Amino acid sequence: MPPPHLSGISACVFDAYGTLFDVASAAEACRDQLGEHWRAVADTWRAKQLSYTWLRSLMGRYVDFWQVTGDALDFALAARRINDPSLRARLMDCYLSLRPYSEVAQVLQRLRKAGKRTAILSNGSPRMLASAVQSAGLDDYFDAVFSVDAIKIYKPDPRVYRLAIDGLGVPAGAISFQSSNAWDAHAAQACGLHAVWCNRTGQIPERLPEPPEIEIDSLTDLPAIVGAA
Ligand code: LAC
Repeated sequence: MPPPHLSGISACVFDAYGTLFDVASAAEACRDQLGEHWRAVADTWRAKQLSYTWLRSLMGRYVDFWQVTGDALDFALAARRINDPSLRARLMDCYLSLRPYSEVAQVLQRLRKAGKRTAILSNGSPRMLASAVQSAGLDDYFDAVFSVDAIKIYKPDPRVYRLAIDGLGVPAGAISFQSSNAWDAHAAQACGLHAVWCNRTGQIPERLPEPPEIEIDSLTDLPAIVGAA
């Protein structure tokens, strides 16, 4: 089978957490204190963080992603019977400097060299995103960073994906949107973007409308897919 290809792509837009940055790396960095619990804390932290974004959006009770992330961490620590304010502060601090996946910088470089525009579209607050990008050394690799904080509603509300379309000023059909969160890719595709599901962990497909056009297991193949190889 020939490798998948998307034609007419002028901009590549990326989800941040789980796609560019490894969200488990915060708990991993505190392994010395969390011990064998680090993975369970990381998994519960992430699952609760996402579910709180969905629940708060449905409730009409937006708070920014920093607060949601802190609330989710409080739940995850309580679930393991951990009550340690300084460890909590350390984990939150680590969330500001998550480890980027190893291929990210090179992929962004290639896309930009080929004249593609690049952007982030994320639930993250502007401060969190600026910090993650800077600590990963990726400052020079994005034309724009779009945060849902501008409209105070979380993914997968369709208005979120419009932020990238309107902000970049290109048609939805000229954008490829990469996310490791399958539901995020489905939602982007439903808004007319080309969705690339970066299925890093071998997840089974979601049973949701608008399956992503392309599935890859890391971002390495993206330049070839969008004609930037
Ligand atoms: C984000 C979450 C969904 O970055 O990973 O928007």
